[in-house]
Parts: sequence; structure tokens; C-alpha cells
Amino acid sequence: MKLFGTPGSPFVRKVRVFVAEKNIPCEYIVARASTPDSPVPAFNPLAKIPTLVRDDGRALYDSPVIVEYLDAFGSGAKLIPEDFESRIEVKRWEALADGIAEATVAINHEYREPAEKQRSAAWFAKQQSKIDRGLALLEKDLGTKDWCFGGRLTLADISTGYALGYLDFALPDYAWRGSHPALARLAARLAARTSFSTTGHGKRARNNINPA
Ligand SMILES: N[C@@H](CCC(=O)N[C@@H](CS)C(=O)NCC(=O)O)C(=O)O
Repeated sequence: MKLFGTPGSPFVRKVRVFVAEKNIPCEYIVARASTPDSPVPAFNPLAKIPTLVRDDGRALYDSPVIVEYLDAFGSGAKLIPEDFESRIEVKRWEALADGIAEATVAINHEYREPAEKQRSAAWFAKQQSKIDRGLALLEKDLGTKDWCFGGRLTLADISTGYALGYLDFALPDYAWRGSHPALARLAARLAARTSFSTTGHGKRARNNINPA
């Protein structure tokens, strides 16, 4: 299997953490989504990363489909429960965390624009409110538990962990830990796992100033 992506993409990190937890032999090919020389559009017409190319040559996207496929492989424990209700609940955690990461990516991309071209303060506030409400619900649902769902590591924890890790990378001034102690505790435990520590985004060179 081959995984195409970049170290800066949160959705690629989600898949890389999953691959590491499951112990799956998978070649990681650093490739941007749609630069002129990118191999990605030949496999994924949407030209997005992550894109996974299976051993039979068929390509898979996006990250929820890729992790679902990967859960069938590797020596690690299953990370998506088989029981219907449990599975849906874990997928809901995943969707919420993915949505938080999407809002964070949107803000981060907008910051790269020159100040005069950036969107309005109302647009930034709208994206930020998705993150705020999302974290509040994750915090409430985690409560005093060690794991997001079912008393063991699942895709729900991986998703929560990668979304929080990307928040730290992309919006380093967003001090979420003080108001979300349960998430802070989970993030610290996940960060210590090899799957997370070997796939980090690194440190950001500059701080963002949220115009909202
Ligand atoms: N929902 C998708 C999101 C993937 C995504 O948006 N990836 C970004 C990089 S972080 C990308 O490829 N952007 C290029 C583009 O949208 O053209 C997933 O979970 O895989």
C-alpha cells in the first residue's frame, strides 16, 4: 500500500497514526495535492490528500474511507467497533473531530493570504465558533473517561488527538487546554504514544493573530 500526503496535513496525520497503531506495512510518499508534478490527481480526481493506493492499484479517499479500509489489515487491534451502534458513535466522534480540523485548516489557509485579501472578521468568527462548539462537545462527551468510547483506544481517540494536535500547530495562540481539562489529559496521553510522536507536524515558525 502507498499513502500520498504531506507532513502538514492533519487528515494525512490521522491516517498515518492509524497505520502505526495497526502495524500496517504502508509506504508513505510525501506529495502535495495538486502541484504541477504531483502524482495525486492521477489516483484521485479530487486532487486531495490523503490518497491511499491499495496493493491492487485501486485508489481510496477520503480519510474516513481510508481508515475504514485499513482497519481490516495489520496486527493491531480493531479501531472501529463492529457493533452497529458503537460503530456509528465512533464515526460520529470522527466526523466531529474532522469538522474541527476542517475549520482549523480553513482559518490557517486564510491566514496565508495577504491581510488585505483575507476574509471578514465575521468569517473567522464563524469558523472559530465551529471549533469552540466542537471542543465543548468533545470535552463533555469525554468527561472523566480515559478513552473517548468503549474503554479502549479507537478511531474516536485518534480523531480527537489529531484534531487537537493540528489546533496546536495551526493556531498556537488558541489556549484550549485551560477550559478543556479532559481533552488536555487525553491529548497528553496520546502525544506520548509512538503513533503520535513519530507523525507530528512540528513547530510553527510564526504566531497567528486572529483578526476576529
Ligand atoms: N475530508 C477530506 C479532507 C482532505 C483535505 O481537504 N485535504 C487537503 C490537505 S489538508 C487537500 O488535499 N487540499 C487540496 C485541495 O482541496 O485542493 C479527508 O478527510 O481526507
